Amino acid sequence: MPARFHLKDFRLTSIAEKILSGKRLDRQDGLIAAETTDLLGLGALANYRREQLHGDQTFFNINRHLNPTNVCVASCALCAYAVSWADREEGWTWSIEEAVNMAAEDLNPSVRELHIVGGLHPKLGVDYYEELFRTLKQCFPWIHLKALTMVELDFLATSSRLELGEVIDRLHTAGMDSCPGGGAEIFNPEVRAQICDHKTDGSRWLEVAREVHRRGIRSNCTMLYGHVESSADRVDHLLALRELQDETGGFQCFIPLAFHPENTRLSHLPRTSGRLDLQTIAAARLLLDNIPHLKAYWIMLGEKIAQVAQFFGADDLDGTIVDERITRAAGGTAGRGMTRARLEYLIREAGRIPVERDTLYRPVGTPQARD
Ligand code: V47
Repeated sequence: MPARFHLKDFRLTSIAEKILSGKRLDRQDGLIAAETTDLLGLGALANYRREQLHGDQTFFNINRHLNPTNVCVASCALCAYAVSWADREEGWTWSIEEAVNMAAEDLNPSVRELHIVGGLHPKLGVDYYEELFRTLKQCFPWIHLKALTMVELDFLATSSRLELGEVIDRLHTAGMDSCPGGGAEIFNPEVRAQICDHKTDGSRWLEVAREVHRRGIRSNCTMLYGHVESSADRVDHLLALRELQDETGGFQCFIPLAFHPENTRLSHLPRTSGRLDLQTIAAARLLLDNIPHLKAYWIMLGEKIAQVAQFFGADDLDGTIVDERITRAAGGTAGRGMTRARLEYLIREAGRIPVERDTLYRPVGTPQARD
């Protein structure tokens, strides 16, 4: 047994040997990682890998979320954010001017990224997003637009009756700099049928990501866990992401998303436990040997787990966010946004070094005064 790790589960020994010798983990290793009760042993292995990649640095960014609409033709059981087309009066759909005014609130040159996602609105076509991105770039020329998930891109192509490649090219030209990782959920079709039926399926999600990466556009990837999926579903999801990354190299960051059940059709399910949160992060860090960053999304994990996660494989806490709506609609209590000072404090207090990054993970400036 590698002496440097204190492993209670002997099955982690062969994983430790692979990690120390730089060998790739296989599906069986993934299942062990997802199911072991030796959380601290697993965490130590993931932390070893995390420190190999990033040392003591933890990244954060100064960003703002912007959700132009919550009207959505998909009616996913997992979602508390969307309103249906029939109930659209109860939701919101912003004109270009309204969206730009919303973006302008709390936006100054230290905000480097707008994270733009919304519902699948049948009347907002490619033209709307082209105009939105162009106008945002005119008003805030320094800003990076991380916009539209693979599901939204797929929907825009279908609803506008255009080739996917043309949609991506037009939006890229209009200002879409990279894409967020949402909508991946769990790729297993049987699970998808229960949590997000009638939405872009797993293989199409991967196909759209391939098309995005083929154009040199970077994206993130996610996995929604803690609902009806099994540990094997989680492992297979991660392996599918790893396989595509081998091919394209286009994913910058993986974000595990903790399911929030309140106000969804799955509200009978409990919230994720701290054990599942940390184990999912650690298993992902070990399996995804080709994706450089792993985000502990504090909005979904809460501040406390996000702090500990920095010792279970995570190297990024994401951002200031300002106006988060998707998790809050589903009972999220971590907050809508956070100050730079608080983010730096949470990282430093946990024992890591805060590094402000841009969307492409290039370090910017130096950490500022803490509260
Ligand atoms: O696409 C929806 C998920 C995603 C719920 O790429 C839910 O940098 C939990 O993708 N409980 C949006 N999750 C969040 C997201 C994201 C966040 C931060 C950074 C990045 C990035 C991406 O949240 C959705 C969906 O997969 N979601 N409803 C829910 N009830």
